[in-house]
Amino acid sequence: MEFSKLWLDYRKLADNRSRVIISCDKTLKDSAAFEELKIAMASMVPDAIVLWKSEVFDDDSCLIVLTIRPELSEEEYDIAASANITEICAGSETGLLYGVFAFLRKIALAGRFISFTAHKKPSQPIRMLNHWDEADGDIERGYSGKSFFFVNEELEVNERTVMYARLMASIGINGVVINNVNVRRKAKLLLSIEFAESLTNLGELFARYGIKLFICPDFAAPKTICGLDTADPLDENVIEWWNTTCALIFSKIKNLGGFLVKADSEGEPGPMAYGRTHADGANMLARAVKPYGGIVIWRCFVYNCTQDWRDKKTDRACASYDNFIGLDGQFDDNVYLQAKNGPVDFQIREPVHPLFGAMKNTNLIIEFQLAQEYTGQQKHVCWLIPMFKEIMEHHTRHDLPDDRVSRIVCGVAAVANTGDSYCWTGSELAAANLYGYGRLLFDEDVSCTELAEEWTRLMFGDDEKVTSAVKEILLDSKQAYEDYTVPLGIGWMCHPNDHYGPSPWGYEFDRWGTYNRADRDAVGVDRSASGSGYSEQYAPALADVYGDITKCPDELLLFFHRVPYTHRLHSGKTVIQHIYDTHFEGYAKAEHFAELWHGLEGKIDDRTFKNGCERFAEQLRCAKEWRDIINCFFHRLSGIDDENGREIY
Ligand code: BDP
Repeated sequence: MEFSKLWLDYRKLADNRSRVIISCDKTLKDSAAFEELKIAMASMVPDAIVLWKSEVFDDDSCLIVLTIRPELSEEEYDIAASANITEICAGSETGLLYGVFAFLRKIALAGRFISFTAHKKPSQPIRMLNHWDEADGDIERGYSGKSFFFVNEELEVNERTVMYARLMASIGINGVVINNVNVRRKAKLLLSIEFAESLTNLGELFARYGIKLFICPDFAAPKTICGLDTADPLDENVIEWWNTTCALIFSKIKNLGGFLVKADSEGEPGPMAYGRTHADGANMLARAVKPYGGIVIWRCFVYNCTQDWRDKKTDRACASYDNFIGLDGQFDDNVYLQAKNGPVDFQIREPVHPLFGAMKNTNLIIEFQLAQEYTGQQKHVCWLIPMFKEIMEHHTRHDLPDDRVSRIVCGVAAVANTGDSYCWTGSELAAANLYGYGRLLFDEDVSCTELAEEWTRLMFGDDEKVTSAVKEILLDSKQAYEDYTVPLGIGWMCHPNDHYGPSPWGYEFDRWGTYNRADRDAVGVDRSASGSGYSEQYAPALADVYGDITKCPDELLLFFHRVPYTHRLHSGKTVIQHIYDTHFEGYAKAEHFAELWHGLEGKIDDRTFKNGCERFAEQLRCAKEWRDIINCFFHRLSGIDDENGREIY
C-alpha cells in the first residue's frame, strides 16, 4: 500500500542532537501525542536516541515535556519552547496531540529547534469532514480514486486509515462522516450487526486521534433493515426500532458521534412522505441518540429537483430557506442543521446562505465542498481557502453584536476530497485545500498567504523558487477559475451530470432549477423583491443591497438581477465586456500557472512534477474551452463585439 505522507513527511532538522528526552506521566506513554513525537524525532533528528524520561541532560539533549493541565479546556494547548527545552501542556490527550502537531510544524518550518510560545484553542468547536464514500468503494463526486475506508465491501482499519487519522488530527479535524449522504446499496446496512465490529475498530482508531466517528444512516432503515412497513418518525414501532438500534450500536461503538442525514432531498427518504416535518424527523433520531451523548446533523439541502424550467416563479435558490425557516426553534438541542455555504450548490460564486442570518434559535453548521465538483475536479488548481475565509467573515446583519458567519455557526463541515490515490487528493495541489480547511477552522486568524506558504514548505521543502511559484499559483487560482468559467455569480454553465467543462445551455431546459435565462437581450435571474423575492430572505440591510441593482456587488450581479448586456458594472465596464475580458484574463492566468509549474522541474520530486504537468495540461485545454465557448455563446446571443477587437470563436 503506497501513499504519500503529505505535510507529515518530517524532514531532517539542521541541528542534530544525540538525545531527545520525552518526559511525561506514565499514562501518556501510549498516547498518540507521544507516538507522534517519536515518529517525528526519528526523521527530524535521526542520530538521536529517543528516551522516555532520563537523568542525563546536557547541551546535546533536547527535552520535551508533555503535561495535562485540567485548567485548560479539552482541545486547548499551551507551548513554551526553547532550543533545548519544550513544554507542551493541554487539557486532554487530544489537546496534547494538537500541541505536539503545532510544535512539530513550527520546528519543521524553522528547520531547527527554536524558542517560541503558543497558546491556542480551536476557533470552531465542530470541525468535520463528510466523506461521500459508498460501501462498494465508489466515491460520489470523488476525483481521487476509490474509497480507502471501504475496500471489497468491508470497512478497513489499516496503515492507510492510521495515516489518515494522523493527517486529520494534525489539522484539527474532530469529526468524520465515513459514508455518502445518499445512502445507497450496502451502506444501508451500516446500522446492522454486519458492520458493528469494523465500525468499532475504526471508532477506536479515530478516538485515539480525537476524532468522533459519524455515519449517514438510511432514514428508511426501519423498512429496509427491519421490515416494518413505514419509517414514519411518529410511529411507535419506528421510534422503538431506532431506540433499540441506537442502544445497540452506541454500546458497541463507543466513539460514535451520531448521524448526518440527508432527508427528502434528491430522492432520499425523509419524514415528508408521512406528512411530518424535518423537525419531527430530526428530533426522533436526536432522542434515540441522546442517552449516549450523540448528535444529529440534518442537512438543509432540500429543494424540488423536478422543477419545470418554464415556471419562472419557482426559484431553487429560495428553497432551502423556505423549507427550514418556519421550523426555527423547533429542533432539540442535540440537532444541528447543516446548510451549504450558498443557497444553491457549491458554485464558484454564490451569495452566503440566507439561513445564517435568519435562524436565531437553531444550532447551525456550514458545509463547504473540498471535492472540486464544480471547481475543476482536482484537474484544475483551485485553492478554495480564500473563498472559505471570506464566507466565514461575511457579515450576515443578524442582530448580534458580532454578526459574522463564523460567530453564528456552531461548527463547520466539508465534503472531503480524498481517495485512495497515492497523494490522497488526486493532485498534490488539491491537498492544500484539505490542509487549509482544517487549519483555518482551528485558527481563524491565520492568513491565506501564511497558510499557502506554510503548506508549500511542509510539502515541498525550502527551495525559494518552489515556494514562491506554488504560493502564487494557490493564491491566484480561485480568481482565475472564476474568471474563465462562469461570470458574475450566475453559475451552472457546466455540463449536466458530470459538472465538468462548459455547456451554457446544458442545464437551461432541465428539471434541476439552475437557469441563467440568457437570451439576445439580457442575462441573469431576477431574484429581487419584484422577481423571485429571494433577496428578501436576508436581513433588511443586506436585502437592500442585493435587491437593488445599483448597490448589488458586481460579482453577484447576475445571481440577483437580469440585465441587458450593455448594463454598466460598478467597475465601469459593460457586462458583455466584463465577460470577454475576464475570460481572456482567466485563461492567461492558467497559462502562467502552467509555466510557473514547468519551471520547477528537478526542484520537486518527479512523480509530483509529472502529475502536476498532466493536470496543468488538462486545465489549459479546458480553460480554453471555457473561454471560447462562453465568449462565443454571449457574442452570438448579444451580437456585440469585443471592444478590444479580439477574435471570439
Ligand atoms: C450535489 C451533488 C450530488 C450530491 C448533492 C448533495 O451533485 O452528487 O448528492 O450535491 O449535496 O452537489 O447532497
